[in-house]
Amino acid sequence: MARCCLILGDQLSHTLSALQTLDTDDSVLLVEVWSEATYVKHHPQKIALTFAAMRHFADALRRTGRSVHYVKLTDPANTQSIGTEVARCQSQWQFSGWVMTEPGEWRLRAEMETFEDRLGVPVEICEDTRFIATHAQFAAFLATRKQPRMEHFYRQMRQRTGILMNGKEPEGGQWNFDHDNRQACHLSTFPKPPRFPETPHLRDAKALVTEQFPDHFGSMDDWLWPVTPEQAEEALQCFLTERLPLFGTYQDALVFGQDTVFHGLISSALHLGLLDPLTVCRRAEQAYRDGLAPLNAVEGFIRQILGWREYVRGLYWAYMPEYGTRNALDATAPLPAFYWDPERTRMRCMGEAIRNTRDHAYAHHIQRLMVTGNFALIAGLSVEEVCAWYLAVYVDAYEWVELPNTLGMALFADGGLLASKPYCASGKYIDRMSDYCRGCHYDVKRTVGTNACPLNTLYWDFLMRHASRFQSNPRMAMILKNIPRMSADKASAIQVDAQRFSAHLAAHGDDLTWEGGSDAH
Ligand code: FAD
Ligand code: DLZ
Ligand code: SF4
Repeated sequence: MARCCLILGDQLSHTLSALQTLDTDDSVLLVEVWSEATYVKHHPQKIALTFAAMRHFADALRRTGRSVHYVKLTDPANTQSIGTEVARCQSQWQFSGWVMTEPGEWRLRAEMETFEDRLGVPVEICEDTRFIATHAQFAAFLATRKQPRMEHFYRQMRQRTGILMNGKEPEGGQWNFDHDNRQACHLSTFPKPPRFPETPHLRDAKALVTEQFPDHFGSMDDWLWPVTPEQAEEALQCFLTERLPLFGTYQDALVFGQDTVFHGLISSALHLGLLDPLTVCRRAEQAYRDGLAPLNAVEGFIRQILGWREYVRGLYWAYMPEYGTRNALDATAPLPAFYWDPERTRMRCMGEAIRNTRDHAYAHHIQRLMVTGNFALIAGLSVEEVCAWYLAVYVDAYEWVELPNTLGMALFADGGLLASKPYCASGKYIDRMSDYCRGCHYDVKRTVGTNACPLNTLYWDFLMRHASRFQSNPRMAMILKNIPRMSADKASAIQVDAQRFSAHLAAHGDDLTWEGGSDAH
């Protein structure tokens, strides 16, 4: 009797563990469903990318002779959720059992565990082997660490894989070259991100999504994302030759009008299964060994994938579902409407990051962390609303990677499990790392009063609000020493302006009519 294998929209790898268990007569099911596209209102580019990549994958499986059941979104019989579509397929074909690879999100894993009861036939759930570390390896790491920091995990991963190792020593004598990687960027020309010919599947998926999800935030006009393994390979190759050499040096740089700088643009391809993470790391290492890219760039890039990507996934599965409820700093202010409309803020840094998000379903890491994330942190925006926003707006947003980055890294809402200190910054940081402030409505040199940069006001207010909590953190001690050095008048002016600004945002959703703090302070 034949079995069926459910393949989710981000499991598009021929090496997928569930696929490996199939006999020749077994079938595969892929379903396009409304519930996955709308459990948060995903950016139209994410939905179109997923559907187009699923359709290409189904074609590729059929070419190998596999029997594929593919349910399109507009199929009149479609019941529009994964669980009900599996049940419908089972009642139609009476398979002897099902096999599937564990999903990337906890909510779906919980549902998958009910399938066996619902279907009345055996359901095998395989581990997702497309990651470099297994759940057991991450659990072993956690067991040895009181504070499970990424850096320690990353070193283990380097040793385990042998990537950038020189025998037992790290290549170049150091594990981490970040001190070479924090430069602002004053270049006048930048490499262009790769573009791919639009496939018929992508054209159809874009039209479908535009028609079906007209109220989702985001534009479909400019497309950067590979939809097949071949396009993903082209994207990787283009990155390795054109952007990797300067990736490290300008990894933290923010440049007005430059939406991708020297970043890889490969996260969606990795998560969908169009690229294999270990292969990507080895290809970057090879570029270094061939003398095509320097060590600071290659180590920095590999650390993002071998370190951060694996680490956040490990934390997610180890601490969910409780992790998703954390709110260590009691942040509850409503998300301002300008997060959904870059025209509704006069903060140039925020407008740029949100515009990039709207136009590409993308913002690079420093825009996510130090612009929109930092603002959310220091303004005390609701953790739940901010996490939902990040999950909705990015092409690469899956909860296993989005949640630890947003709740843990950007918002410090996990109380310091992921980050040893909050990534809070004033306008001074943005001014050092970008050219945003020069053309901004606000004055980055001012902390209170008319036209004061809101990030300055909110930053100092944030530190004052949480001073007692952070007092015992050695990494925060230096910065906190500035608070008692401030005059009482200045400290109180900051608090008054911060409260008025936050109240204005809560009332209006934007800062377009914010007249600034009082110069009378
Ligand atoms: P590059 O800068 O070129 O990095 C190369 C690769 O390393 C990425 O493709 C990605 O796979 C991996 N990587 C880099 N940083 C991280 C990280 N912190 N965690 C995990 N993997 C990393 N990444 C997502 O993939 N999905 C998300 O939903 C997501 N949400 C984020 C939310 C916030 C608040 C922050 C601060 C970061 C978030 N990140 C997320 C991490 C990071 O910003 C993106 O992975 C990166 O911007 C993707 O673009 P890229 O491929 O050009 O990355
Ligand atoms: C992201 C996404 C979207 C938009 N649509 C579908 C879909 O219609 N069918 C499907 O199987 N998967 C889809 N996905 C990917 C899932 O949301 C993803 O598998 C889970 O979030 C687990 O990572
Ligand atoms: Fe952002 Fe402040 Fe600079 Fe304006 S002045 S771009 S608000 S940091």
